[in-house]
Amino acid sequence: MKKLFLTLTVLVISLQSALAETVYVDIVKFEFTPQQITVNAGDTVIWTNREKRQYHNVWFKALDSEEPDIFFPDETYQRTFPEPGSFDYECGPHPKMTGKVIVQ
Ligand SMILES: [Cu+2]
Repeated sequence: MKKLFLTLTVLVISLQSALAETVYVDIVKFEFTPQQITVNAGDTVIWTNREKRQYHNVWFKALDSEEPDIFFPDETYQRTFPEPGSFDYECGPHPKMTGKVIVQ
């Protein structure tokens, strides 16, 4: 019985990770595009800097007390969202650039 439980647990965990998706956000012309996304718990979001020259970062102030590193054109930043919630972020160097990730 214990063995069956373990097998089922492993199965559920591997199903969850197999179902986890990657969602993409582009950064172009000082905007996060799309500005708001809805993902499922466990999904990973990848931001790609599509500017020609401008650097940016992705700062979830409620989650990270320290500002993350900036990243340059064609570089990416990624984050996995294990818990449901509504998460606002902005670009540290350009606080008018804002975005939101809703995790359901
Ligand atoms: Cu920026």
